This record gives sequence, structure tokens and C-alpha cells, in this order.
Amino acid sequence: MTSRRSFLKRIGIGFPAFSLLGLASFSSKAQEPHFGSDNQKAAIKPVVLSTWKFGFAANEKAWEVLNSGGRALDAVEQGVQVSENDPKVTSVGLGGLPDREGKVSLDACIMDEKGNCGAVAYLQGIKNPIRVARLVMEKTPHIMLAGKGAQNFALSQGFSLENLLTEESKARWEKWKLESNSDSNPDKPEINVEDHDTIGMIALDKNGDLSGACTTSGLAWKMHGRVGDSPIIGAALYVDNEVGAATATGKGEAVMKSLGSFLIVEFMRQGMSPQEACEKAIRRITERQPDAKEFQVGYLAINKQGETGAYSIQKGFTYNAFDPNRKEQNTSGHRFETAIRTY
Ligand code: SD4
Repeated sequence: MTSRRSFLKRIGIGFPAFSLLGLASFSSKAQEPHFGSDNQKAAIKPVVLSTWKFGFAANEKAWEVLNSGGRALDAVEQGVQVSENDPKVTSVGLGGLPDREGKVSLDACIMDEKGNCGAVAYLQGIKNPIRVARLVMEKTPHIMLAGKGAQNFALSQGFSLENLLTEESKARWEKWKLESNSDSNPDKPEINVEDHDTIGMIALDKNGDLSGACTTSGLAWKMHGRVGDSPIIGAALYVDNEVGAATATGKGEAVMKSLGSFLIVEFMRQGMSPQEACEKAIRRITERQPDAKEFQVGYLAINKQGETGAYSIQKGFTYNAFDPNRKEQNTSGHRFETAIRTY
């Protein structure tokens, strides 16, 4: 079996660089990547990546599915539901922070290895928008349903209406209302920079197939009716089973302007590594959007070989990476001013 060090040499990455990529903590029982007789690099699989600290629990659920040979699509759908169902995660599903009128509205999308996709936008009263998005994909001729139509479709599929505004989220909204003057400040939703945000999850299964899911309650205190990037295929999520997958978190408006996830997949198609593709897509925002210092966007990517990348505008973007050799939480911190990446 090829040694790890010689494997790194063969793929052109010295050990220090490999550490920088956040991949250094192989356990002693780690499976060694190996080469076939044609000297092709064997894919690392399965792999699952998700955004933010709370995504660790979601990854564990997804890992159960992947490790038992399940489909990446099932893994991501079941994984992100862990966050949707957790009232303490105040940016996804139940317990999500509301808009400025106190209404919780959810956005989600899902995409499989065949390029099928489904999405819901501005969905109210339904705890698991990702399940509804999958049903839109599988049971309708459409890709996205929004608002009342999305809710009616969910009810027709056996979902029930629930109050998603928990006491804690309601109290935070009431405090925000007291402290802010939303009428004179209509464009200032809460921009999360730290460890509480949308969950985006992308996975490569044992069969070598990619899928992804993204689900959120969106920016806290957003204008009523606002829809972000999270249900937009190509913006917050894109999967191309020939190339790779990418997902986004952060200020949706910035991601939508550059269709970040699609851009990353296209960069990987041109030969960039997932890390290079994430960095270049972040630069597309920082170079073109003059207010980029004011907000956060974070990207994750996987390619068909199971290599991963992560990058963000600001420090503090936490993500979770599971593969046969690691179960880790990392921070991809880009110091905007100096363009130095720190892990
Ligand atoms: C949105 N990208 O609605 C989502 C939510 C998020 O910081 O990630 N907020 O814009």
C-alpha cells in the first residue's frame, strides 16, 4: 500500500500544505488512499461537509446513512433535518428567528446526482422544508414552490402546520423591535458572522455519487416576503455529478449576485481544486461588491475525488468535514484585509 507521505508527494502536496488544508489529523487507523494500476487517484469516500458548528450533529446523522452504503441524497436530507428539528438552532427550521413582522419563513433546496432538484421558498408553518423540497423534486413537474402554494403542497403530502416561533426566538424578536427602529432601517437585517447560520450540506457516497441540501430561516429580521439564496439552485447549492458540489452560507444577496455554488462547480470543472474554487468565488464577491467587508459569505466544496475546500470572507466560518479518516470541525478564516487564510 502506498504510504501517506508518498501519496501526498504524488498528488503534489507537501505535508505542511496538506495540514493547512485542515486534513492533517488522520488517525493511526486511517485508510490509506491508494492508486490503481493505471495510476489514477482513488476517490476518498464517503465524504460529508456541512456549515457551522451545529452541523456536526447533522453530519453524524448523514454519516450513519453514508457509512451503511446509503445514497448521498438520503444522507443530506436526513442530516439537515437534525438542525431543522432542533429549536436551539435559531437559523433553521423550528426555532428559526423571524422576519421583522415576527413571522418565521423558511427556504430550502436539494439536488441529486442526476441533476434533479427541488426547492421551497417563503414556506411558513412547516418544520422540515427540506423534505418538502425533495417532494417538489420527486412528485411535481416543477423545481420551486413558494409561499402558500408550497404550504398547501406540503399539507397535501401529509405534513402538519406547526408554530415554528419558539418562546426564545419570539423574545429575541421583541427585544430587537424595542432596540431598533425598523421603519427607518429597512435594509439592515442581522448579518451573522459567527456560528449560527444556514446549514448547507454536500456529500459523496460510497457509490461515488454527489448530492446536496441547504435549509434556513434566512436572515433574522429580514423584510417580510424576502427570499434569500438558500432555495436558489446555483446560488446556495449546486451539484454536478461529473465534477463536484458546492454550498453557501452567509448574506444571500451577495451569493445570488454571483451564483456562487454554480461558479465553484464550474471552476472545479476547469481544473481547480475545491479549495482554489472556493477562494476564487469569494474573491469574485470581494472584488465586485464594495461593501464586502461588512458581511460574511462562506463556501464549501467537494470534488468527485472526495477532496474538499472551504473559504469565507470573514474569520469565524466553522464547518464540519467527515470522511473515512476524520471527523472534524474546522474554521476557515479569511482575514479580509490581508488575504491570509488561517485555520
Ligand atoms: C440567507 N444565506 O437567507 C441565507 C441565510 C444565511 O446569514 O446564511 N444567513 O441569506
